[in-house]
Amino acid sequence: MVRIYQFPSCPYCAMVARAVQSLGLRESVDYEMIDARRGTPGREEVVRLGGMSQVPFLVDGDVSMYESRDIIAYLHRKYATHV
Ligand SMILES: N[C@@H](CCC(=O)N[C@@H](CS)C(=O)NCC(=O)O)C(=O)O
Repeated sequence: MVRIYQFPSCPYCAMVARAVQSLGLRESVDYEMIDARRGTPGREEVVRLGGMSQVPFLVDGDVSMYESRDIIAYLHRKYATHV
């Protein structure tokens, strides 16, 4: 399952959330949204796994990445044929 670290008022996170919706991905099946506001365990995990305190941040097995555009492109590559 893809893990997406984000917080609600982040515009870049919102772009990723819209991509997730437009691809028809299912929460708790295809993806999990993790609260990563500053000061949360989610944000600590972002820094531990990726080295930077920035969201959105995606983790999918061995793959991890920052940058909303890269995350959206990755989701399209992975789930383009998803129904
Ligand atoms: N170029 C990045 C920008 C991401 C970005 O600026 N995220 C902000 C939140 S909207 C952030 O992580 N700021 C640092 C912080 O919240 O501590 C992207 O497109 O994902």
